[in-house]
Amino acid sequence: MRKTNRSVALALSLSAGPLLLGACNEGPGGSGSGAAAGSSLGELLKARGLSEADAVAALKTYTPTGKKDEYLLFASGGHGGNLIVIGVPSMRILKYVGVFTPEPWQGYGFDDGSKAVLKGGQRNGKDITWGDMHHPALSETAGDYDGQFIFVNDKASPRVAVINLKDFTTVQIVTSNVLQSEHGATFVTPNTDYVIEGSQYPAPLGGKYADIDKFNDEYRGAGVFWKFDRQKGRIDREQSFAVEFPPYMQDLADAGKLASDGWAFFNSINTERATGGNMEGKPSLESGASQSDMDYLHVVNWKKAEEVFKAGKAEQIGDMKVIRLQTAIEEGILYFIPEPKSPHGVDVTPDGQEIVVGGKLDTHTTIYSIDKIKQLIADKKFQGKDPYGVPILPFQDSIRGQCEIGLGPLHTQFDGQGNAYTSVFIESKVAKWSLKDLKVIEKISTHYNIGHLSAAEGDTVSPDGKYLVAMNKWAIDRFADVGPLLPQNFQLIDLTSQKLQLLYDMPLPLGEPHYAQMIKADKIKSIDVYKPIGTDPVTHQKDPTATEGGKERIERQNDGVHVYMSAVRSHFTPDIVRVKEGEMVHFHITNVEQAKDATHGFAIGSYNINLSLEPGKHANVSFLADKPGVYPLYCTEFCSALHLEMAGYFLVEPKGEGTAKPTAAATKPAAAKPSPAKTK
Ligand code: RUQ
Ligand code: CUA
Repeated sequence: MRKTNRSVALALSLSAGPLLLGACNEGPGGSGSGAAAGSSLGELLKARGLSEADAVAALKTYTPTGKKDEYLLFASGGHGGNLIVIGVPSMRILKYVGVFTPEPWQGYGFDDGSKAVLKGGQRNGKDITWGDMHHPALSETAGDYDGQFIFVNDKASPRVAVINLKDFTTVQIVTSNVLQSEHGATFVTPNTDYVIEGSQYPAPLGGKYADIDKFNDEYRGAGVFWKFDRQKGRIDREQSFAVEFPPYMQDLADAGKLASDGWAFFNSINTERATGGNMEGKPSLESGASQSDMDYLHVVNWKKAEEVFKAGKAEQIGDMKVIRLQTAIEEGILYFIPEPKSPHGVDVTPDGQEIVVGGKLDTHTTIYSIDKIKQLIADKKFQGKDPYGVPILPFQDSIRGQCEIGLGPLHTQFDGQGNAYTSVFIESKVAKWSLKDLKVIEKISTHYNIGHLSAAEGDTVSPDGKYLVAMNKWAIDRFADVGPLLPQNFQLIDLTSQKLQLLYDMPLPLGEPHYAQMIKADKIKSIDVYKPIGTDPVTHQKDPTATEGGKERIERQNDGVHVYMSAVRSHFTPDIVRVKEGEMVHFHITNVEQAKDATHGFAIGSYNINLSLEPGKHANVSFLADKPGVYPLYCTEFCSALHLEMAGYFLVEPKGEGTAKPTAAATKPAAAKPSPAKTK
């Protein structure tokens, strides 16, 4: 990077001369924007009011046409319930993946397959049409991202989703009524054996009712360990279990790795067990929950828990097998260690030796040592028990030390060179500190109130350093005014420059992203087109109703009208579909193309039908033709010069008006021929 700095300096020093930037050398009659005022670097800097540092930042992030990003940032989409994929360092958005919320462009939540995936996320039989996504977790092999899957959570309606990175498609959503909210999710064990989901706000397990007066006795937290079957690419409910926790508010979690493999860590707040009730003569939750100096880091031996579960010692509560608190204590599964005031982030160091906890109301990060923890457990050296009988390890004997960070340390990432980076919420800064001597090296301002931060592969066994993205909660004055609801602000920071350098501000206007993970782009091996033609993206198998070119047909069966349709530039076959009012209609549409990016859409307005048909993809959609009328159907992707002609009619004949044709007999379509090349 020094080299880059030097070359920029060189370029800048040359800028008095006629150094031209690109081919766009506009004369004085140009557009009037700053960029048109001159074409030497020096003139441009002056005209746009930029500093040399700005130019350096621009050169470090600018990604000319055709060049690709080195990293991909998978960011939670917060309230949007979707996952956002962003290129780094350009900070260009590359994709939204619909997860908990329908995503029209992908047709997610519109075809039968993705509707069924979304349905997996129903709670108590209710459709949930948003999600509060917080923490994406890429699948790992030996503690390193392997680029195969990503998991995300929904804090509001406790759910976990599985996204297949072969085609960036959500294939499963699971939920359990053991929890009523969660936060410490999703975090994966080093080989993705389990996806961890920790509760947040305690409630009776299994969705039962108990008045809040019974908080201490009937309300509980839990850590759910969802078993992931990599072969099937699905969470296996039957092999999943939960560990019951006392009714503290568990917060973030992390899985141990290497030295701490087999262990999981959950923070907690409100060990005071305040319940709120500020109109019932009690303090509001926030003050009730901030009385004690210490809360409890939950240390869970999940390997042990797995054994206990497999030995049949878990109890069925609601829809999940739960290792009861008493069992967890007796079997040596659950331990507590005091942690300073209302902690938030818990992050395991790359070597797995240490666990870094950030305390929101403390100025330190606390560095716990897994060796010390294991030794204390082996020696049964406890300082006491919590009210539920969970053994508490002595704080001072469990830690290596603390690092004085500043006001409001939250989350920590690593660069693989012995440094840690902690977000400092109240100060609006990132603190870089040394893991060796626990001293702050440098701080950089963010704008404003940073929550999470994400460094390149910064939570794996081998972080890359290089880039860090600060995920800021407030934007205030960073962008043009767009009304009172402002975007979030992602700020890209260079970790390789001599001093930390802020490179880029990226507004994110779809929800509050919490965490993100940054993976080397070349680890993602996604497909170009679906093979074989007619593939269902959820199963990655050829759909049994896939339509082959030349075999398009309309059939009347017991359950309604089946339309076996193909899409190819630039027509649907068949392009006229006649049904009768009150008939069930089943479209089975295959995009029979195999050219990269040759995507067609399929829309029937007024019936809320909207499909995305990527090359080779097959989609089904079933609906009741309950409103007679004439409905144009058309392709919603500008796929070719004759895209506008890629259209047809869906005719719903009113009841009692003759016979809709064709009837049972299939109609033979004309052979499908591709039309002129796409012009998109
Ligand atoms: S949160 S700003 Cu991860 Cu949900 Cu910390
Ligand atoms: Cu296919 Cu437009």
